[in-house]
Amino acid sequence: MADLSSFPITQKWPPAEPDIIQLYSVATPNGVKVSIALEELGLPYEAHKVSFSENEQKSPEFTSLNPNGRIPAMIDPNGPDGQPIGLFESGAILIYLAEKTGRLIPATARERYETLCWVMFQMGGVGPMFGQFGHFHKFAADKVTNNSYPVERYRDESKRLLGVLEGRLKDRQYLMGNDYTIADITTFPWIWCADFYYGGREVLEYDRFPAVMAWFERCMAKPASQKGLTVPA
Ligand SMILES: N[C@@H](CCC(=O)N[C@@H](CS)C(=O)NCC(=O)O)C(=O)O
Repeated sequence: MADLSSFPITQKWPPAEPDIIQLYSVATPNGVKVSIALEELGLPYEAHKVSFSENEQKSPEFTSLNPNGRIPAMIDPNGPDGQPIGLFESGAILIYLAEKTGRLIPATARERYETLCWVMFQMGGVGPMFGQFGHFHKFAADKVTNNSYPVERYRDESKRLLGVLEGRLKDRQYLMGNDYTIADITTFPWIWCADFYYGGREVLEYDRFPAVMAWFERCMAKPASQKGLTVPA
């Protein structure tokens, strides 16, 4: 049985099955990327819910694994050298899982790097901009009632990014063509979130991006997506 006792996070969230992947998460767009990928890959894992209302993501046990105090974070008891490895940052976790399994990422170096370009486009663009849009449009709307600039700035930047995705997807099934990859899994939960959590579908004019919407529906329809979106319960 794997010994995860050197990871202080396991004191707060004890593993029931230490031999399988331990995921520390919340069903937010960054969190569900990992559960969707794990479901798609069919890897066994144990999901631990981190309570935002109790600020558990800033607890010493959690920050011992991710010093940045944000979900998702993960321990794989069977790391690259057969020893446990701790990971954080959703993009890094998805790249790790893809490389571990040789799936959800193309086989050729040229296409792998192209996939990583789109993963990074999401990590540095879609995620932060959509997130700030949601903050000002929904969660902090009462703080900007006299100033429309924050909402406009992040709304317009989010729409510009949707336009970039529209260009990429207008003649493709998925971001890398016919194959479903970590580039899709890192990105489509943000389209879901901006609608489902932020109520931004109209403001972001989703109807103006038909290829993005068709791709989004394709990604959402996968059984692994439906399951992963609800983890942890
Ligand atoms: N770049 C990070 C962002 C992680 C992130 O922002 N997570 C949010 C939830 S989607 C979080 O933990 N928020 C709680 C907090 O900021 O305290 C990643 O992709 O993993």
